[in-house]
Amino acid sequence: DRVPLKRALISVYDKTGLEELAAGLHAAGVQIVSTGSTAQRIAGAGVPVTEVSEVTGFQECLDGRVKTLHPMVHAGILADRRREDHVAQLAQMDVQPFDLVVVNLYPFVDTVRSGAGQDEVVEQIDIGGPSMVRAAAKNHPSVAVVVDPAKYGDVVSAAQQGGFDLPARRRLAALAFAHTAAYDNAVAAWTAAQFEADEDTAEASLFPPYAGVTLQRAQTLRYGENPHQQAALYVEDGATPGIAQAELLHGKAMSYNNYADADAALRAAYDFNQAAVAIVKHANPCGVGVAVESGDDPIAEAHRKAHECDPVSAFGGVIAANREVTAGMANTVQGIFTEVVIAPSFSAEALEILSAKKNIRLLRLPEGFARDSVEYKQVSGGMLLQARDAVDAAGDDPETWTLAAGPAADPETLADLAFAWRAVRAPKSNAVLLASGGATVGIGMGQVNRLDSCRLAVERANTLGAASTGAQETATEITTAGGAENVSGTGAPERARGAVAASDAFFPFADGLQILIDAGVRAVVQPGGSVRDEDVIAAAEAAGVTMYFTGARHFFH
Ligand code: 93A
Repeated sequence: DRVPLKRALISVYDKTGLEELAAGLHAAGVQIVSTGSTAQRIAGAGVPVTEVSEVTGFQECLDGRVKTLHPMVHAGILADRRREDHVAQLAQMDVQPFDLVVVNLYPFVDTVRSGAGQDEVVEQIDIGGPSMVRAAAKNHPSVAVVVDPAKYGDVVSAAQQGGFDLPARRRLAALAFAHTAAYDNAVAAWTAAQFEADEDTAEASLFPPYAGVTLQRAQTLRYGENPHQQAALYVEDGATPGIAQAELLHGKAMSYNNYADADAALRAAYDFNQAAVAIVKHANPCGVGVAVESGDDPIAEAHRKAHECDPVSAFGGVIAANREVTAGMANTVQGIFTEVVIAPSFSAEALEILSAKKNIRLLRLPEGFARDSVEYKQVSGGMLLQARDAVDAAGDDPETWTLAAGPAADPETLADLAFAWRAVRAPKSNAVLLASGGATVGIGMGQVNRLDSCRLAVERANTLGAASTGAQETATEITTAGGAENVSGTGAPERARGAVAASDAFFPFADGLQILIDAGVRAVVQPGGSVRDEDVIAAAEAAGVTMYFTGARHFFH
């Protein structure tokens, strides 16, 4: 069922791999017909090529809008070679059939993303290309169609081996239809957003690239959140490079949960401008630290602080760093059971130290890594889109805060409050976070009321610290490095006392704040804006606790 490749039609915007393809096909005895600049490039590589205008007897016209839209081309693609009447008609019209069509389309989505004006975008709506691709895909019993330069190697091999077999042509046809469908979907979404003024499409125009987003399967994952769930990683065409494009430098393939946790860790670490590390378990940070000392290894300092927050939970954690991983940080991490470390880079020494561990995965962020500007979330029957929470959001600068209660904070306290206020947006809501010295010391997250988040934050601060006698040996190792003050009779540090607190949204009642006050928290930052702010302020005043209002909140569900 192979169809030998005797005559090929090549018309590509993206010229990647074109010369090698043409040379390979020619060497295998394939005659090549091609359009304008594609033909020029092939001829330039010294490969014989027939201009499509020679085949049609028409010059390309209207600035290239009409190049291949002609029966001499389309009858050659669409004739079903199994049908005698089709073959006879071709002979009658003196049309020669094509066995192979290689096309890639005008860069419509890239042009939209570049911010080009309407006329320029419209000009990039490819008409002739999709027509050829769809025609060839329809006629897969007779024709092979290729839309992806990554497949050119297979094409040359097929040409040498008597053509593609039917199953291969069917697979190529499916890919081709998916390609033109995604392309037209993008065109349709953009057109709707541009030209229809009703409310729905006005919202779509907020996110033009997402309205027509196309996804490609990048990797089949062993399983999903649980072993009985199938899973895969898809990447978004033209997306800002992120975790999906990260390079695995060492270790086993990333799992579904690894990807989700690594992304959550990145979200936390990249909320800071200074060197920062976040350790995540089950999508929530169990420690966030930044460098505040003027030492010579800031990322190692940030990691030590993040780890000391909750060494028990950090066991089996996913670590993200927003700076190169140094040997100093690697030396500590190698003593702690860790699933994944993700960072913009690893020093050669750090890579060597960590690679000695078989079960750790080391990931390097892609060049140009940035957090997506739009976030989306699946809901049944559709998805929700939103602009992402900003790194330097309104309310982040302590200068813009209002002092709602207690004495104004000294610079060191203010720095801790600013840290806590940034860190509190990484844990899932309701989030209340205690911090001290550029490190989280107790995180209460994911609770259905703020009171419980306060209780959890305090309890964790006072039971899970560096001096905890927790199950992991690593916890004790770290203790010797970090040291801990305020150790209570139980051997655990009372780290809530003297810490500062941040709440991701306002306190609806004074009760949550009172728990923090009773635990010895000395300063609090929160959005403010509750109808009971008066009660909350009164509780802080009565205790002499400093409280700032930011006027902004940071829910993260
Ligand atoms: O302007 S078109 O819609 N009209 C056509 O007849 C046509 N034929 C091929 N675009 C057309 N193409 C596209 O031109 C192909 O899809 C390909 O992307 C591009 C290749 O043109 P050139 O060989 O001149 O670079």
